[in-house]
Amino acid sequence: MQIDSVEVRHIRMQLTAPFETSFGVESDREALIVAVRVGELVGYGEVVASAAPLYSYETVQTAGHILRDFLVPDLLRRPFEHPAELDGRWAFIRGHNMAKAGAEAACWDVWARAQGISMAQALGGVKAEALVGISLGIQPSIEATLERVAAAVERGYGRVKLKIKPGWDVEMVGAVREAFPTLALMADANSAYTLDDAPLLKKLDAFGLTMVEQPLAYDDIFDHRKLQAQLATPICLDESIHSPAHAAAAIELGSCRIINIKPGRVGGLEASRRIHDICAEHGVPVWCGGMLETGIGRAHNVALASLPNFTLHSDISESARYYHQDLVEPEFVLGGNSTLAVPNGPGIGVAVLAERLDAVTLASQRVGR
Ligand code: OSB
Ligand code: MG
Repeated sequence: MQIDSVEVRHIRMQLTAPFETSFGVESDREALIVAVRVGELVGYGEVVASAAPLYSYETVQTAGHILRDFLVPDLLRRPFEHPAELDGRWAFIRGHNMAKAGAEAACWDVWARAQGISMAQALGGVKAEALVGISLGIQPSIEATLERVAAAVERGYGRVKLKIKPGWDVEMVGAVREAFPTLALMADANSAYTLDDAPLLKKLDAFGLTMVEQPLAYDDIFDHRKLQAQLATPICLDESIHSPAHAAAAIELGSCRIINIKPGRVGGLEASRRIHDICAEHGVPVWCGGMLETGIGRAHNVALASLPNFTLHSDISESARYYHQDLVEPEFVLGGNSTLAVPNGPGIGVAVLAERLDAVTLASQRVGR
Protein backbone atom coordinates (compact mmCIF):
# COMPACT_ATOMS: atom_id res chain seq x y z
CA MET A 1 0.00 0.00 0.00
CA GLN A 2 1.38 3.40 -1.00
CA ILE A 3 0.30 6.42 1.03
CA ASP A 4 -0.52 9.38 -1.24
CA SER A 5 -0.55 12.12 1.38
CA VAL A 6 -0.29 12.68 5.10
CA GLU A 7 -1.99 15.46 7.02
CA VAL A 8 -0.99 16.28 10.59
CA ARG A 9 -3.29 18.50 12.64
CA HIS A 10 -2.53 20.03 16.00
CA ILE A 11 -5.79 20.12 17.91
CA ARG A 12 -6.98 21.43 21.26
CA MET A 13 -10.22 20.36 22.93
CA GLN A 14 -11.64 21.47 26.23
CA LEU A 15 -12.20 18.67 28.72
CA THR A 16 -15.59 18.56 30.45
CA ALA A 17 -13.67 18.88 33.75
CA PRO A 18 -10.00 19.46 34.62
CA PHE A 19 -8.11 16.16 35.05
CA GLU A 20 -5.62 16.21 37.94
CA THR A 21 -2.89 13.62 38.51
CA SER A 22 0.20 13.54 40.72
CA PHE A 23 2.11 15.24 37.87
CA GLY A 24 -0.27 18.09 37.05
CA VAL A 25 -3.69 19.32 35.91
CA GLU A 26 -5.02 19.29 32.35
CA SER A 27 -8.04 21.41 31.42
CA ASP A 28 -7.57 21.30 27.67
CA ARG A 29 -6.41 18.28 25.77
CA GLU A 30 -3.91 18.94 22.99
CA ALA A 31 -3.04 16.19 20.53
CA LEU A 32 -2.09 15.56 16.92
CA ILE A 33 -4.46 13.91 14.48
CA VAL A 34 -2.78 12.11 11.58
CA ALA A 35 -4.77 11.49 8.38
CA VAL A 36 -3.26 9.32 5.66
CA ARG A 37 -4.82 9.16 2.21
CA VAL A 38 -4.75 6.29 -0.28
CA GLY A 39 -6.88 7.15 -3.31
CA GLU A 40 -10.32 7.88 -1.93
CA LEU A 41 -9.63 6.23 1.41
CA VAL A 42 -8.58 8.12 4.55
CA GLY A 43 -7.14 6.55 7.69
CA TYR A 44 -6.94 8.35 11.03
CA GLY A 45 -4.62 8.08 13.98
CA GLU A 46 -4.08 10.11 17.14
CA VAL A 47 -0.78 11.10 18.73
CA VAL A 48 -1.45 11.08 22.46
CA ALA A 49 1.46 13.31 23.49
CA SER A 50 0.41 16.24 25.68
CA ALA A 51 1.34 19.90 25.55
CA ALA A 52 3.88 19.44 28.37
CA PRO A 53 6.38 16.59 29.01
CA LEU A 54 4.88 15.56 32.35
CA TYR A 55 3.69 12.00 31.69
CA SER A 56 6.45 11.29 29.17
CA TYR A 57 9.20 13.27 27.46
CA GLU A 58 7.16 13.54 24.27
CA THR A 59 5.06 16.63 23.60
CA VAL A 60 2.85 17.63 20.67
CA GLN A 61 5.82 19.70 19.47
CA THR A 62 8.40 16.90 19.61
CA ALA A 63 5.94 14.52 17.96
CA GLY A 64 5.22 17.10 15.25
CA HIS A 65 8.95 17.33 14.56
CA ILE A 66 9.44 13.55 14.40
CA LEU A 67 6.44 13.17 12.10
CA ARG A 68 7.34 16.04 9.80
CA ASP A 69 11.03 15.31 9.47
CA PHE A 70 11.21 11.50 9.69
CA LEU A 71 7.99 9.46 9.76
CA VAL A 72 6.00 11.25 7.08
CA PRO A 73 8.89 11.37 4.55
CA ASP A 74 9.49 7.65 5.22
CA LEU A 75 5.81 6.82 4.67
CA LEU A 76 5.65 8.80 1.42
CA ARG A 77 8.90 7.30 0.17
CA ARG A 78 8.01 3.61 0.26
CA PRO A 79 4.95 1.39 0.41
CA PHE A 80 4.10 -1.22 3.05
CA GLU A 81 2.28 -4.47 2.53
CA HIS A 82 0.90 -4.72 6.04
CA PRO A 83 0.87 -2.05 8.79
CA ALA A 84 2.50 -4.53 11.16
CA GLU A 85 5.74 -3.90 9.22
CA LEU A 86 5.97 -0.28 10.31
CA ASP A 87 7.05 -1.01 13.88
CA GLY A 88 10.25 -2.71 12.70
CA ARG A 89 10.75 -0.25 9.88
CA TRP A 90 10.69 2.70 12.28
CA ALA A 91 13.02 1.12 14.83
CA PHE A 92 15.80 3.31 13.35
CA ILE A 93 14.13 6.23 15.12
CA ARG A 94 15.00 5.84 18.79
CA GLY A 95 12.02 6.40 21.08
CA HIS A 96 9.29 8.88 20.14
CA ASN A 97 6.76 6.11 20.51
CA MET A 98 3.73 8.39 20.59
CA ALA A 99 4.67 9.97 17.26
CA LYS A 100 5.19 6.52 15.74
CA ALA A 101 1.96 5.15 17.18
CA GLY A 102 -0.15 7.99 15.76
CA ALA A 103 1.23 7.49 12.25
CA GLU A 104 1.01 3.71 12.51
CA ALA A 105 -2.61 3.85 13.71
CA ALA A 106 -3.60 5.94 10.67
CA CYS A 107 -1.95 3.33 8.44
CA TRP A 108 -3.76 0.48 10.19
CA ASP A 109 -7.07 2.32 9.71
CA VAL A 110 -6.59 2.99 6.00
CA TRP A 111 -5.28 -0.55 5.45
CA ALA A 112 -8.25 -2.10 7.26
CA ARG A 113 -10.63 0.07 5.22
CA ALA A 114 -8.96 -1.12 2.03
CA GLN A 115 -9.50 -4.73 3.15
CA GLY A 116 -13.09 -3.96 4.12
CA ILE A 117 -12.49 -5.15 7.68
CA SER A 118 -12.73 -3.49 11.08
CA MET A 119 -9.72 -2.48 13.17
CA ALA A 120 -10.73 -5.15 15.67
CA GLN A 121 -10.62 -7.80 12.94
CA ALA A 122 -7.34 -6.44 11.62
CA LEU A 123 -5.78 -6.77 15.07
CA GLY A 124 -7.23 -10.19 15.87
CA GLY A 125 -9.91 -9.02 18.28
CA VAL A 126 -12.40 -11.58 19.53
CA LYS A 127 -14.81 -9.60 21.73
CA ALA A 128 -17.87 -7.66 20.62
CA GLU A 129 -17.62 -5.45 23.70
CA ALA A 130 -14.60 -4.02 25.47
CA LEU A 131 -14.69 -4.07 29.27
CA VAL A 132 -14.09 -0.52 30.48
CA GLY A 133 -13.79 1.55 33.62
CA ILE A 134 -13.30 5.16 34.58
CA SER A 135 -10.21 7.02 35.78
CA LEU A 136 -11.03 9.80 38.24
CA GLY A 137 -8.59 12.64 38.70
CA ILE A 138 -7.59 14.01 42.10
CA GLN A 139 -10.56 15.83 43.63
CA PRO A 140 -10.57 18.81 46.01
CA SER A 141 -11.91 16.71 48.90
CA ILE A 142 -12.84 13.21 49.99
CA GLU A 143 -16.47 14.27 49.88
CA ALA A 144 -16.10 15.37 46.25
CA THR A 145 -14.36 12.07 45.48
CA LEU A 146 -17.20 10.04 46.98
CA GLU A 147 -19.65 12.03 44.86
CA ARG A 148 -17.67 11.36 41.69
CA VAL A 149 -17.39 7.65 42.46
CA ALA A 150 -21.12 7.46 43.19
CA ALA A 151 -21.88 9.18 39.87
CA ALA A 152 -19.59 6.77 38.01
CA VAL A 153 -21.21 3.73 39.62
CA GLU A 154 -24.64 5.20 38.92
CA ARG A 155 -23.63 5.66 35.28
CA GLY A 156 -22.71 1.95 35.09
CA TYR A 157 -18.94 1.85 35.46
CA GLY A 158 -17.90 -1.40 37.10
CA ARG A 159 -14.35 -0.29 37.94
CA VAL A 160 -13.10 3.00 39.28
CA LYS A 161 -9.47 4.14 39.23
CA LEU A 162 -8.44 6.73 41.81
CA LYS A 163 -5.42 8.93 41.23
CA ILE A 164 -3.21 9.09 44.31
CA LYS A 165 -0.19 11.13 45.43
CA PRO A 166 1.60 11.61 48.76
CA GLY A 167 -0.90 13.11 51.21
CA TRP A 168 -3.83 11.92 49.04
CA ASP A 169 -3.74 8.18 49.34
CA VAL A 170 -4.54 5.86 52.26
CA GLU A 171 -7.22 7.98 53.88
CA MET A 172 -8.97 8.82 50.61
CA VAL A 173 -8.84 5.26 49.22
CA GLY A 174 -10.02 3.92 52.58
CA ALA A 175 -13.01 6.27 52.54
CA VAL A 176 -13.98 5.16 49.03
CA ARG A 177 -13.60 1.50 49.96
CA GLU A 178 -15.76 1.97 53.05
CA ALA A 179 -18.52 3.61 51.00
CA PHE A 180 -18.24 1.07 48.13
CA PRO A 181 -17.31 -2.25 49.74
CA THR A 182 -17.57 -4.42 46.61
CA LEU A 183 -16.63 -2.07 43.78
CA ALA A 184 -13.57 -2.98 41.69
CA LEU A 185 -11.17 -0.22 42.75
CA MET A 186 -7.58 0.59 41.84
CA ALA A 187 -5.13 3.40 42.47
CA ASP A 188 -2.73 5.11 40.06
CA ALA A 189 0.23 7.03 41.52
CA ASN A 190 1.84 8.13 38.24
CA SER A 191 5.30 7.65 39.77
CA ALA A 192 4.71 9.78 42.87
CA TYR A 193 6.44 7.51 45.43
CA THR A 194 9.82 5.96 46.15
CA LEU A 195 10.77 2.63 47.68
CA ASP A 196 11.06 4.41 51.05
CA ASP A 197 7.26 4.73 50.91
CA ALA A 198 6.81 0.94 50.97
CA PRO A 199 5.34 0.97 54.52
CA LEU A 200 2.73 3.52 53.45
CA LEU A 201 1.93 1.69 50.20
CA LYS A 202 1.52 -1.55 52.16
CA LYS A 203 -1.41 0.05 53.94
CA LEU A 204 -3.29 -0.04 50.63
CA ASP A 205 -3.30 -3.84 50.94
CA ALA A 206 -6.17 -3.47 53.42
CA PHE A 207 -8.52 -2.20 50.70
CA GLY A 208 -8.54 -5.13 48.28
CA LEU A 209 -7.52 -3.04 45.29
CA THR A 210 -7.39 -4.80 41.93
CA MET A 211 -3.97 -3.19 41.48
CA VAL A 212 -1.81 -0.20 42.25
CA GLU A 213 -0.51 1.40 39.09
CA GLN A 214 3.01 2.81 38.63
CA PRO A 215 3.79 3.70 42.24
CA LEU A 216 7.53 4.29 41.65
CA ALA A 217 9.72 6.16 39.17
CA TYR A 218 8.56 6.53 35.57
CA ASP A 219 11.67 4.77 34.26
CA ASP A 220 12.03 2.10 36.95
CA ILE A 221 11.61 -1.65 36.74
CA PHE A 222 14.07 -2.68 39.46
CA ASP A 223 12.61 -0.96 42.54
CA HIS A 224 9.13 -2.05 41.49
CA ARG A 225 10.39 -5.61 41.85
CA LYS A 226 11.41 -4.90 45.44
CA LEU A 227 8.11 -3.23 46.17
CA GLN A 228 6.00 -5.97 44.58
CA ALA A 229 7.76 -8.50 46.82
CA GLN A 230 6.40 -6.58 49.84
CA LEU A 231 2.87 -5.90 48.60
CA ALA A 232 -0.14 -8.21 48.44
CA THR A 233 -1.77 -5.82 45.96
CA PRO A 234 -0.69 -6.51 42.37
CA ILE A 235 1.46 -3.78 40.84
CA CYS A 236 0.53 -2.69 37.33
CA LEU A 237 3.20 -0.92 35.29
CA ASP A 238 2.28 1.95 32.99
CA GLU A 239 5.03 4.59 32.47
CA SER A 240 7.93 2.09 32.72
CA ILE A 241 6.91 -0.19 29.86
CA HIS A 242 7.90 1.07 26.42
CA SER A 243 8.39 -2.16 24.46
CA PRO A 244 7.71 -5.89 24.37
CA ALA A 245 11.23 -6.36 25.81
CA HIS A 246 10.39 -4.17 28.80
CA ALA A 247 7.22 -6.16 29.37
CA ALA A 248 9.12 -9.46 29.25
CA ALA A 249 11.76 -8.13 31.65
CA ALA A 250 9.22 -6.76 34.12
CA ILE A 251 7.34 -10.07 34.15
CA GLU A 252 10.45 -12.20 34.53
CA LEU A 253 11.79 -9.98 37.31
CA GLY A 254 8.46 -10.00 39.16
CA SER A 255 8.21 -6.21 38.99
CA CYS A 256 4.47 -6.33 38.27
CA ARG A 257 1.58 -8.77 37.93
CA ILE A 258 -0.46 -6.70 35.47
CA ILE A 259 0.46 -4.48 32.51
CA ASN A 260 -1.39 -1.44 31.20
CA ILE A 261 -0.96 -1.24 27.43
CA LYS A 262 -1.13 2.21 25.85
CA PRO A 263 -0.36 2.05 22.12
CA GLY A 264 1.16 5.53 22.26
CA ARG A 265 3.55 4.62 25.04
CA VAL A 266 4.77 1.40 23.43
CA GLY A 267 5.09 2.66 19.84
CA GLY A 268 1.88 1.43 18.27
CA LEU A 269 -0.69 -1.27 17.80
CA GLU A 270 1.75 -3.91 16.58
CA ALA A 271 3.93 -3.46 19.68
CA SER A 272 0.72 -3.50 21.76
CA ARG A 273 -0.28 -6.82 20.22
CA ARG A 274 3.13 -8.30 20.99
CA ILE A 275 2.97 -7.16 24.60
CA HIS A 276 -0.53 -8.62 24.79
CA ASP A 277 0.80 -11.96 23.53
CA ILE A 278 3.82 -12.00 25.87
CA CYS A 279 1.58 -11.26 28.83
CA ALA A 280 -0.90 -13.96 27.76
CA GLU A 281 1.92 -16.54 27.56
CA HIS A 282 2.90 -15.67 31.13
CA GLY A 283 -0.62 -15.55 32.55
CA VAL A 284 -0.38 -11.79 33.08
CA PRO A 285 -3.67 -9.99 32.37
CA VAL A 286 -3.65 -6.68 30.50
CA TRP A 287 -5.92 -3.70 30.01
CA CYS A 288 -5.79 -0.70 27.74
CA GLY A 289 -4.67 2.54 29.33
CA GLY A 290 -6.04 5.91 28.27
CA MET A 291 -4.59 9.30 27.47
CA LEU A 292 -7.85 11.28 27.41
CA GLU A 293 -8.11 10.43 23.71
CA THR A 294 -10.60 11.90 21.27
CA GLY A 295 -12.94 9.46 19.55
CA ILE A 296 -10.20 8.66 17.03
CA GLY A 297 -7.70 7.31 19.55
CA ARG A 298 -10.58 5.84 21.55
CA ALA A 299 -11.78 3.83 18.53
CA HIS A 300 -8.32 2.32 18.10
CA ASN A 301 -8.13 1.56 21.83
CA VAL A 302 -11.55 -0.13 21.86
CA ALA A 303 -10.47 -2.31 18.92
CA LEU A 304 -7.27 -3.25 20.77
CA ALA A 305 -9.20 -4.04 23.94
CA SER A 306 -11.20 -6.64 21.99
CA LEU A 307 -8.16 -8.96 22.04
CA PRO A 308 -8.58 -12.00 24.32
CA ASN A 309 -6.11 -11.16 27.12
CA PHE A 310 -7.69 -7.73 27.80
CA THR A 311 -9.54 -9.25 30.72
CA LEU A 312 -9.35 -6.28 33.10
CA HIS A 313 -11.34 -3.04 32.76
CA SER A 314 -9.63 -0.58 30.40
CA ASP A 315 -9.33 3.21 30.85
CA ILE A 316 -11.62 3.81 27.89
CA SER A 317 -14.65 5.69 29.10
CA GLU A 318 -17.53 7.04 27.05
CA SER A 319 -17.01 10.18 24.95
CA ALA A 320 -19.15 12.38 27.23
CA ARG A 321 -16.86 11.68 30.19
CA TYR A 322 -14.12 13.67 28.40
CA TYR A 323 -15.68 16.05 25.86
CA HIS A 324 -18.88 17.99 25.30
CA GLN A 325 -18.71 16.90 21.67
CA ASP A 326 -16.43 14.20 20.33
CA LEU A 327 -14.72 14.19 16.93
CA VAL A 328 -16.52 11.05 15.79
CA GLU A 329 -19.99 9.77 15.13
CA PRO A 330 -21.49 7.82 16.68
CA GLU A 331 -19.90 8.87 19.96
CA PHE A 332 -18.85 6.15 22.38
CA VAL A 333 -21.64 5.49 24.87
CA LEU A 334 -21.42 3.10 27.81
CA GLY A 335 -23.34 -0.13 27.29
CA GLY A 336 -24.36 -2.79 29.78
CA ASN A 337 -21.91 -4.49 32.16
CA SER A 338 -19.43 -1.60 31.95
CA THR A 339 -18.59 -2.09 28.27
CA LEU A 340 -18.20 -0.15 25.06
CA ALA A 341 -19.36 -1.83 21.86
CA VAL A 342 -16.47 -2.59 19.50
CA PRO A 343 -17.27 -0.91 16.16
CA ASN A 344 -17.54 -3.41 13.32
CA GLY A 345 -17.57 -1.11 10.29
CA PRO A 346 -14.45 -0.80 8.12
CA GLY A 347 -11.35 0.60 9.85
CA ILE A 348 -12.03 2.44 13.11
CA GLY A 349 -15.73 2.01 12.34
CA VAL A 350 -16.77 5.52 13.36
CA ALA A 351 -17.04 8.58 11.10
CA VAL A 352 -14.69 11.49 11.73
CA LEU A 353 -16.67 14.75 11.76
CA ALA A 354 -14.82 17.08 9.34
CA GLU A 355 -16.38 20.30 10.64
CA ARG A 356 -15.80 19.35 14.23
CA LEU A 357 -12.19 18.49 13.45
CA ASP A 358 -11.72 21.84 11.67
CA ALA A 359 -13.19 23.65 14.65
CA VAL A 360 -10.59 22.27 17.07
CA THR A 361 -7.58 22.51 14.71
CA LEU A 362 -4.90 25.05 15.70
CA ALA A 363 -2.55 24.29 12.79
CA SER A 364 -2.27 21.68 10.08
CA GLN A 365 0.19 20.56 7.46
CA ARG A 366 -0.38 18.25 4.51
CA VAL A 367 2.42 16.64 2.52
CA GLY A 368 2.25 14.40 -0.52
CA ARG A 369 0.36 14.09 -3.76
O1 OSB B 1 -1.62 7.38 34.01
O2 OSB B 1 -3.20 6.37 33.07
C1 OSB B 1 -2.59 7.42 33.27
C2 OSB B 1 -4.39 10.32 31.56
C3 OSB B 1 -3.32 11.05 31.09
C4 OSB B 1 -2.04 10.61 31.37
C5 OSB B 1 -1.84 9.44 32.10
C6 OSB B 1 -2.91 8.70 32.57
C7 OSB B 1 -4.21 9.17 32.32
C8 OSB B 1 -5.41 8.52 32.82
C9 OSB B 1 -6.70 8.81 32.05
O3 OSB B 1 -5.46 7.87 33.82
C10 OSB B 1 -7.27 7.61 31.43
C11 OSB B 1 -8.36 7.95 30.46
O4 OSB B 1 -8.07 8.31 29.29
O5 OSB B 1 -9.52 7.86 30.85
MG1 MG C 1 -1.33 5.37 34.62
